[in-house]
Amino acid sequence: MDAQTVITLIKILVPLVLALAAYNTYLVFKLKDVDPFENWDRNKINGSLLFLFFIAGSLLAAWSMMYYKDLYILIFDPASDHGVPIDRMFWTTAVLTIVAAFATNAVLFYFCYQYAGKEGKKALYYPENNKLEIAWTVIPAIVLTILIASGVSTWTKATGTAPENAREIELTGKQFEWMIRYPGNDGKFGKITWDSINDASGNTYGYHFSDVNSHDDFNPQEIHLEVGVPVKVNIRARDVLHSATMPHFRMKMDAVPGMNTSFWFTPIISTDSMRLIKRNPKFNYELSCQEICGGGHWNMRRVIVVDSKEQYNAWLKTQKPTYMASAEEKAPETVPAPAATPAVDKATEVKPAETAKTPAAATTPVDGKKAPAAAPADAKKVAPKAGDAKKPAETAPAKTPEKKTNKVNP
Ligand SMILES: [Cu+2]
Repeated sequence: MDAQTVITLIKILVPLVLALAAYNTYLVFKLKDVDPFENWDRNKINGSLLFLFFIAGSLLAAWSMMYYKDLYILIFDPASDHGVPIDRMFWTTAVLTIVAAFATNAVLFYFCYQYAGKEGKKALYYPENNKLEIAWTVIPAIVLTILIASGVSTWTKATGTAPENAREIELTGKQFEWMIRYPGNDGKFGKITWDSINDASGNTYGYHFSDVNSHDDFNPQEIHLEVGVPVKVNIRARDVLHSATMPHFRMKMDAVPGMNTSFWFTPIISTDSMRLIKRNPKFNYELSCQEICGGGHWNMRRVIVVDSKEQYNAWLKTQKPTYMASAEEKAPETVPAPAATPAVDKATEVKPAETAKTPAAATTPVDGKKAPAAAPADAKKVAPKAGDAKKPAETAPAKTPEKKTNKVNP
């Protein structure tokens, strides 16, 4: 059923329901002049219609569940370790509630039909039944306790301490994009504070480049994870409430300004494998925002790629630390070294001239090994960003790129 059909149906149904409501209101006001038991046949018709409504409604519900099953990304193929118990809980809850709702409604509608009022028929007076009361209080209480206990244990695990081998990434919600940060080769995030944020100068992340730990931090446009390796996701917000949501991994956490939140999980299905499972070569995992955070809320999407070990390492090598990029952006094309120096604290071990002067720094791989010989050409492929065109890396290739090593990451 397409959207247009639904709208047409609504246009027909709404006036119908309103007309029925008006007619019923009229009947209520007229009641004083009417004997409701004057025509017993009406009860029989209403009872039959109600039962029919239940059967038709159930069939329609079942049909729509099957028809739209491809849209239920939250039901099939959990792509993380926590997703497995979360889906199991979902299915248990769904089956229990669907069975209970179906059974009670079936009885309700069937009774309307079977026990419709008849002339001379008297209702049974049945004020209480203690055994029944106990049964329908205790059974749901036990079932709910089991469901909630298993939910709490999964939640505590997913939001608790990450395994020791977990990698860390950081997501910062901002109107209207998710900013992604990796700690680089040292595994440590550099210092950032809100008062260092300067969108005009390009420091959208609030880096303190005086902190040497920040020198290999990088801010990619996509999240890359390695299959089978746990990842801890640190979540922050730069302005208003956002909510970091990775539906395929069944993970979700609010991003709250002034407060750090986190969760961890292990991706268990790579993007390539999921494309085969979904039979969709264009499938991508994604990060979205599930807090209505303003007019551009819809735009807060990032692709998550779950790589094999080799793919992940290859991707890592293409990532350029933000510190390097910022040094380049500040470097005027004609003036070399000193003028291009980023604001670096003298206390750090980094000599500004080494990092800012040479365009070759742009191609320094994060693992600190030798830069590839084809460095200047490669630089164009790396982390495309607004303003790239003016970078010295592309306009003035380094004379000896192959000899440069990563000085900022000893
Ligand atoms: Cu948002």
